[in-house]
Amino acid sequence: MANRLVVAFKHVGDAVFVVLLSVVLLCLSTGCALPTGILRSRWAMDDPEYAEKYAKGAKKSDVLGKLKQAADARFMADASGMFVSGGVTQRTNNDEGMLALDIGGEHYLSSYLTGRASLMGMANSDDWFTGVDTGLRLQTPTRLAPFVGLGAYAGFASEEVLADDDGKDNDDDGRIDEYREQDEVFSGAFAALYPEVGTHFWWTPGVRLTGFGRYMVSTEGRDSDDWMIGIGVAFFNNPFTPSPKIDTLQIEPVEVP
Ligand SMILES: [Ca+2]
Ligand SMILES: [Ca+2]
Repeated sequence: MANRLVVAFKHVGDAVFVVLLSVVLLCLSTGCALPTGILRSRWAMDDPEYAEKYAKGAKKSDVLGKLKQAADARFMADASGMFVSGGVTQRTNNDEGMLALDIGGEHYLSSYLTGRASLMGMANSDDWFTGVDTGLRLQTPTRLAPFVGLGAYAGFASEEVLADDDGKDNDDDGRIDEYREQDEVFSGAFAALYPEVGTHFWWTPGVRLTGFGRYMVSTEGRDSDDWMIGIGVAFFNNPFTPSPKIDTLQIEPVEVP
């Protein structure tokens, strides 16, 4: 019982750590400002593409029009960005979860589909895995955007072992088999495929917050499958090409003789 409480407190501690980390990141990235245009329905006028589209906003009486411009995030199609995210896993067969941290890039293939790839580290007090993570997410093209996704993670771990009797200078310090010489060796791999659900929220037209849950189906067997709950912040750059203005057709007056 007491042991379970300790474990529970540890997980709460992990979650608090991740939340605090994201608050700090958010503050650094947005100057601790409130979400852009949260009191206006044309929320993304800082973005040239959105501003062009909604230059003429919906009339006061046009409630649907107001809702549409408050939700619209279709202008993100073809935007690219960088993200940082962190998460915790809860293993069912193991009291100790893992902390994960990843940094990567994401691209809007269309307004409702993104692809991403990142470098990701996963660690607890026993293991440290360094790996790559990649995935696709299908989402609504809106400011608050629920999504479903599929992803894959592949990582490997290494450990230090005693190497003072193999005739090699394993640590490149110029001495062979010196007292307590160590070597770093491959100690294991970990890979997982996962379905995920989550939601994005555009804090500004360039800063996006994300919360997600993944069910990690691992190569270590069904006993090692676990949920990863995480959050992230991403910074996007949205290229803009002004749409060509169509000149009004000029009709030359024809003189009637
Ligand atoms: Ca040496
Ligand atoms: Ca050696």
